[in-house]
Amino acid sequence: TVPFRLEDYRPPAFTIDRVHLDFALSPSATRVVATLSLRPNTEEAQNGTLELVGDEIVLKGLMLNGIPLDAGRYEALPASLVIRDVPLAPFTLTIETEIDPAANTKLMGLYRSGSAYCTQCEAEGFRRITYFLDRPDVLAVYTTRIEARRSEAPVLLANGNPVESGDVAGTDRHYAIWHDPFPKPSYLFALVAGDLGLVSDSFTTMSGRRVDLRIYCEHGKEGRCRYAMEALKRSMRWDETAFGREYDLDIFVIVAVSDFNMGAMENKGLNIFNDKYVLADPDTATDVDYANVEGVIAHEYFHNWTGNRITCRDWFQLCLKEGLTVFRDQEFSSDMRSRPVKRIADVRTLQARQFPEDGGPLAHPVRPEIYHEISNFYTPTVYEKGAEVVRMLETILGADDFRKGMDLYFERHDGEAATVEDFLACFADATGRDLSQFALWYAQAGTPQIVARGHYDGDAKTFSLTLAQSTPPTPGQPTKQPMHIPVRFGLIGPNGEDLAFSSVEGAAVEGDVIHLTETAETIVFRGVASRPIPSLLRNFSAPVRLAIDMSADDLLFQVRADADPFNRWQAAQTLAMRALIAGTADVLTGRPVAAQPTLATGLAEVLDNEELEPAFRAQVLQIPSEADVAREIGQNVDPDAIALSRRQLRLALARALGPSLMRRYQALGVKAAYSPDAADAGRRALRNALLDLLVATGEDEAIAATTRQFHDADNMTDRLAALASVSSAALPQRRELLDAFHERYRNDPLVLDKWLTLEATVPAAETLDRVKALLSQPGFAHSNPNRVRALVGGFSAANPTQFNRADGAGFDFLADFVLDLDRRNPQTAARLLVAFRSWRALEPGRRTRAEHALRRIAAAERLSSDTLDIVTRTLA
Ligand code: HT7
Ligand code: ZN
Repeated sequence: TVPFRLEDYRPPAFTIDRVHLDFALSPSATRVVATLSLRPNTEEAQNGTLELVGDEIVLKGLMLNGIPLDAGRYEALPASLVIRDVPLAPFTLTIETEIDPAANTKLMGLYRSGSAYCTQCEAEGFRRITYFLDRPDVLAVYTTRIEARRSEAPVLLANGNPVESGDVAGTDRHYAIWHDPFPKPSYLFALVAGDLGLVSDSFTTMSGRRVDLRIYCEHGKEGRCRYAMEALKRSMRWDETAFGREYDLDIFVIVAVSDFNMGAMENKGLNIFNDKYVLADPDTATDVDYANVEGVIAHEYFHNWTGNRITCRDWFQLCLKEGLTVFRDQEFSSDMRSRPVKRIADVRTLQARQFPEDGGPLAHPVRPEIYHEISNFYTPTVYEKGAEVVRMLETILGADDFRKGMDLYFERHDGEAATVEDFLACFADATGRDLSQFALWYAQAGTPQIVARGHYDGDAKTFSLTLAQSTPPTPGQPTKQPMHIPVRFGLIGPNGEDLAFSSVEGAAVEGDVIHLTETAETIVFRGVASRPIPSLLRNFSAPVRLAIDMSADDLLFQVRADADPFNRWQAAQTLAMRALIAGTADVLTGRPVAAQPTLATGLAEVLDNEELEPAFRAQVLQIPSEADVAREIGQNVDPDAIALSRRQLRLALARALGPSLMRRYQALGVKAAYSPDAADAGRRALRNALLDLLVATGEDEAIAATTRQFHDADNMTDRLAALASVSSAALPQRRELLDAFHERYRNDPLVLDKWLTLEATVPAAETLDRVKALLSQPGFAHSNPNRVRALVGGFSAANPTQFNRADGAGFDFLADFVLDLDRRNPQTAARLLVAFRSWRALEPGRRTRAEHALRRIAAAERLSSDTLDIVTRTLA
C-alpha cells in the first residue's frame, strides 16, 4: 500500500461548513442521511471533482442542491464516492447510506455495545457512517437528529446541546435533536443511544455558567460512577485554575460502554469511555483503578481545549493534542496526589513502554513523517514521550513563560486545526526564545543517551562535569543531530545539602538547569567547597538514558540524602539494576548470586524513614521488573535467567530486611474504613509491597498472612494484592485462591479481567495451556477488547518467561490468536502483536522461533492493513 507522508500535506480542495445528520437507528440496517454544506476551498476545486472517502459504505441515495444526481455523474464504491462537475460555488450534498451496527466488530464507526448503539470516529471511523471529507482540517458545525424505538433506546445522545425531542407520531419511535455550535472535525462526532442508567450533577464555571453533568452507564452500575463524577468536577475546576480554560457547552456527558478499542474518546461534549475507566467502588476497583479513572476522566475533559477547540491539521500532528493532553493530565494528578510519586509512576511507565518502542523496530519520531495505518500511531511515543517533550519545554522556559506560551496558543489558534510548528511558535513568540534546536525532539526518534563524567579538584575547588550526548540510529534515521536537553541538577555535599558554587563556565546553566546543546560539553563549577556527588536529570528532566560511573557507596548516599525524591528513587533502582544484571550473569555462568549489602542497607533505611511518605517508600521497595532488566541487558536476552536472578535477589532482600518486614506489615494494618485518597492508597501500597517481599520467602507465616488478607480484605486493592503475590510467586496455594476469587466475582466482567490477567501471568510451564483453556470459558468473549487484553495481552506482554518460552509455543499461540482476531477486530489484533517488538534482543534460539512466528503472520492471506503494518515494520 502507498504510505501517507507529512511532506505531501495539501489543504482540502473543498471544505464543509455545516453538517446535518439524520439517523434512523435499527440494529442491522441503520439509515443515515447526511446533508453537507460544501464549498470550494482551494484552486484544486476548479476541476469540479469532489472525492469523499467511505469505508464499507452502501449508498442509498444522492442529491446535489436537493436534486437527485444522475448515475453518470458519480461513482460510489464502499471506500469512495467521486462526484464530477460539482458547482464552483457553495452547494449542498445529501447522502443517504445504510450501515449495519450489529455486524460492526471492528468497533469503529457506529456499532453495538451490549444493547446500546455507540460510535468511535477517531481516527478514521466517521467514514464508516457516511461518505465524507474525513480529515481533521475540515471543521464543520453539526446538527444531529436521532430516531429509534423508544423501548429499545430511551436515551438518545449526540454532541453539543440538546435542542428538541419528542415522539414520532403514530409510531413506537421517538427522536432527539442535538446541535453543536463549535466547528469540529468528523473524528469528534459521537452518538449514543440505548437504555442506560444515569448519574447527574452540575458544575458552575468560573464565569458563573451552570453546566449539566451526566454519566450514563449500564443499569445497576450507577453507584460505581460517583467517583468519576467527582473526578470530572475536580478536572473542570483544575483546568480553570491551572490553565484558565472554561467549559463551553451547557452540558457535558460521559457514557461508559463495555466494548471499546482504547481507553476513552474526547468527542465534543459527549465523551465515550471504556467502562473500565469510569466504574469504581471499593469492592471492585483497586487504588490504581481509582487513580486511572481520575486520570482518564481528566485527560478526556482536558481535550476539550487541547484537541477539540484547537485540533490537529493532520494525523501526523497527533502529539499536538495527545502529548500535550497527557502532560496536562499528569500535572492534574500530581496536584491531586503526591507529585514525586506520580512522577516516579509516570517515568516507570515511560521506561517500560516507550523506551522499548524507541529502541526497537517500531521506533518513530514523536511526530511521525510517514505512516501506513494511523491507528497504529496511538503509541507510547506519541503520548508519553510527547508529554515529556512538553514537560521539557516547561523546564527550559520556566513555569511563567510556559504559561505565557500556552495562553498565546489558546488565543491564537482557538477554532483552528494546528501544527507542531504553530505550537512551538507560540512559545518562541511569547518568550523570545529560539526553539529551533528544541524542535528536533519532535523529529528525531530514539532515546538519547547522556554519558556523564565528573572530576573534583580539591585544590582549585572546581568540579568539572563532562556531558556527552548521542542518539542511536532508528528505522529511516541512521544519523542524529545533537538535541537541546535540559538537565536539572544539584551537587550534593557531604551533609546531604546541595553545595553552592561561585561561578560556572562552559555551558548555559540557568538556575538548576544545564542546557546541553552540543554533542559534548564540559561545565566547570568554581568555588565548590568539597567533593560533590552529582545528582543529574533531577525529576527526570529529559527522556534520556544516563550513564554515569558512580560507586555503590555514592549511590547509597544519594538514596539517603538527595534533595530530589525522584533521584533518591532512581539511585535505589540503579543499585538494584546493577545487582540484577550481575545476578543474571551469575545465573548464566552457574555462579552463586552475590549478596547485595549496599542495596539492602538503602532499602532498609528508606523503609524505616518515617519522614518519607509511604507511597514513595513503596516505590523504592519495588525493584526493576524482569522486562526492565531485559531492556537494560539489550542483547542475547534469556528471560528465564533474568527471572531467576530477580527471584533470588528478592529473596536475599527479604532475608536481609528480616523480621522488620512482618512487623511493619502488621503495623500498617487497617485502621479505618476504605477511602481511595492518595494517603490511604500510599499506606496500602507500602503494606502490599512488604507483603509481596514476605511472600518471596515462601515461609508459612508469610503465606498465612497473605491468605488471611485475601479473605478478610474490605477492598479490592488488598484482596487483589494478596492474590497477585501468591500467584506471581507461583505458590501452590494460588489455585485455591484464584478459584475463590473467580467464584466471588464471576458475574463482574471488569473484575474477572483482573483474574484473567493473574491466570495469564503465573510464571509456570502450565500457564500457556491454562490460557488456551480460558479462551473457551464462559467469562471470556473474543469480541470484547478488555477480555482479550486481560488474558492474551496479559500473557504476551506481562509474562516474560512463558510468552518467551524456549520452545516457541508462546510465540505460536500469539500468532494464531492474532491471525484469528485480525478478521474481526484488526486494531486490537495489531496492538497485541506489539509484544514482539523486542524479539531481536532475545538469545538466538528464542529469536529464531519469534521470527518464525512473525513470518507466518506476514505470509497470511487477507491480513488487515493494521496487522500488516505492524508485522512488516517489526520484521524490517
Ligand atoms: N483520542 C482518543 C483516541 C482513541 C482511538 C484511536 C484509535 C482507535 C480507537 C480510539 N479510541 C480513542 C483517546 C485519547 O484520549 O487519547
Ligand atoms: Zn488523548
